Amino acid sequence: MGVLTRYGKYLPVSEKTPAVNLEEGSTPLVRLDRIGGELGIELWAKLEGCNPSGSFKDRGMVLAFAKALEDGARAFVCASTGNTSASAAAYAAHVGAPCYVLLPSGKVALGKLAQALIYGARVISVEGNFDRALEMAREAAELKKIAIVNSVNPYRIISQKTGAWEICETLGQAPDLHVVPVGNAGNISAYWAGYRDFNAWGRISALPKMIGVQAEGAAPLATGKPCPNPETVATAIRIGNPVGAKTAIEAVSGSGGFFETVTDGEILDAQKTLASRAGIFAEPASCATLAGLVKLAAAGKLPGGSKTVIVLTGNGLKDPDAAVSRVGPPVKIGGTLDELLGVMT
Ligand code: AN7
Repeated sequence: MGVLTRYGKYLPVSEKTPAVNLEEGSTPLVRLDRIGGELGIELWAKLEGCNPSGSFKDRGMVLAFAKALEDGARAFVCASTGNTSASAAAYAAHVGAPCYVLLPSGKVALGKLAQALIYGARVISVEGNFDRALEMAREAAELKKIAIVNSVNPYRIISQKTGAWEICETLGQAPDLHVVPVGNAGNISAYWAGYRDFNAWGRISALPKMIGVQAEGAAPLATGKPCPNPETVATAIRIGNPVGAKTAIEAVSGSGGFFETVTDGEILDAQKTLASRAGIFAEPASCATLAGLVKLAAAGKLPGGSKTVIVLTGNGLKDPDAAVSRVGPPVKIGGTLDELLGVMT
């Protein structure tokens, strides 16, 4: 059941809204007992990489496309560190509309680039970072009167609230801690709004503390300082001037949570841990969440037994280079059984 079918009655849709549907949302919430046990908490992972284009962006993109089509839009544009472009390109292909995507040159994971290209978007590589590409996309959208589907589009955030609603329905309550990677700061704002909705509707009685994790080299919110030259292995969150800064700060301070930073090394370690101790392969940006928890636990700042949800925002297959760089190549042998038995130690 897609997001508009499952949650249409809580979203701004009517009979006039086209029923766009790629069966996005309703992603697994998996309990990670081995890793949780080591951290002394009850750990759950929301597998947003199971969405049709492999990231959480599909949740918001479906409503952004439906509402733009309802308003007569004929073409779509976005800037992206990769996942927004893959998602927008997929929905554009699905509804049969042209889509322009602006990507920071040389800084997008190969899987995401392949997706945008094969879905048939017009892919434009911009000499500059994501923040510059987004400025250009906004200006072009205005001039050419086409729909922009970055998170400056309010329908994206509204529909991304469904992630929080699903977690509350599965757990029967909100978690104590909700941990999410922060780039352009839309998702943390959406989750907090979603939890507050469920609280206002009497479906949950307590709200989680929101913990936003940024990469050390791209941490404008965690440091409170602008970051003109963001740099991190987690290219998805290589963003220096987040559009959602204000609402993200409100989410963190309103919930009694905080922002945290992790290094690239900590991110890649957490990616290996998730894969090898839970069987879950998530892309580096997503793994910043677990890296953040590991750091908190080491500092004695993780309250024992906390019911904790990490949002694994994108599939690990999108960025195989990052994973291979951390684990190295396979064992090589010739074609004999002896050699095989020799390496099966
Ligand atoms: C895997 O695709 O900004 O804080 O242009 O791809 O809501 O931006 C991606 C962001 C986390 C951060 N995890 O979410 C884009 C883009 C993954 C992501 C984020 C992104 P926001």
